[in-house]
Amino acid sequence: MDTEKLGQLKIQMQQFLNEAQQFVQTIPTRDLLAAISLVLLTFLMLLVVRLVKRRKLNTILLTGLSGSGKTVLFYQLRDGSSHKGTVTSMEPNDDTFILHSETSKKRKIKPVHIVDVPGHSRLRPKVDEFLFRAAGIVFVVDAVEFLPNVRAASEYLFDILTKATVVKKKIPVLLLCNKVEKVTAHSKDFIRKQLEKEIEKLRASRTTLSSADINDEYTLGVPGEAFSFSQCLNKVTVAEASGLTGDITQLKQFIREHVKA
Ligand SMILES: Nc1nc2c(ncn2[C@@H]2O[C@H](COP(=O)(O)OP(=O)(O)O)[C@@H](O)[C@H]2O)c(=O)[nH]1
Ligand SMILES: [Mg+2]
Repeated sequence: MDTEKLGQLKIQMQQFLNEAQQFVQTIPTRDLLAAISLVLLTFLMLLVVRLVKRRKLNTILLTGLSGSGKTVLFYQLRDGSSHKGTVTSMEPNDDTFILHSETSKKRKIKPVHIVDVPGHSRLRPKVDEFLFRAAGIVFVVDAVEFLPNVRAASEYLFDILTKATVVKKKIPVLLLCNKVEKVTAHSKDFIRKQLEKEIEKLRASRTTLSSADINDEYTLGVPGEAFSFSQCLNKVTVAEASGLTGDITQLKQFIREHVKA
């Protein structure tokens, strides 16, 4: 029975192949070659454009609530000092440079474009302007004054993690617990868990919105499971820093992981 069917299929295939062959033979060889080379060329060009685009992304966004320490981190990365208390940031700090700790290196190093986006909610739409070019997002959290701000921080983070650009382009996010030189700073594991819990609550309340409100947003996590950052399509990692003392090794590692020197 089965062998009979197989035989029939074989005959059909043979017929199809013959017809295809005959059809191809009716096309002049020159045209055929031209068509094939056109397809190959297009494919090659798309590949090159993609590669170049990927490599060109050199923007890292510093985001997070006001007071979390973004501006101090920005100056540490650029100048190797905190410029303590000299600036109140309403405009984004936006500059392209070689990290301060890399300035002594002999070989040529690719500069990083770092944007410190003010955490004030009125200025947050600024984030969108830079998202398209972002190779990575750093979400800075004040590890000392964490609990009073956990709700606000989670809301901001939730907005970032559900942005279509972030999800579709799988932009990696670093949750950077800052000010860890203080003994009263919470641990990064505690901070991660609290943020997950808070986002879980937000997810429950926000999915009740009508889908018409959600035009440019993606949903978070796995339905029916408690939220954890590991469910995000983009990579979300947690690290520690102290902008004030210049302890920013993990931040620099994240930057150089996504903007190759
Ligand atoms: N203890 C401590 N304070 C910090 C640290 N980084 C920033 N700060 C302080 O936190 C406040 C807000 O810092 P800033 O960089 O302006 O935060 P931004 O609003 O996120 O840009 C300033 O008073 C800083 O001196 C840190 O690592 N440790
Ligand atoms: Mg600032």
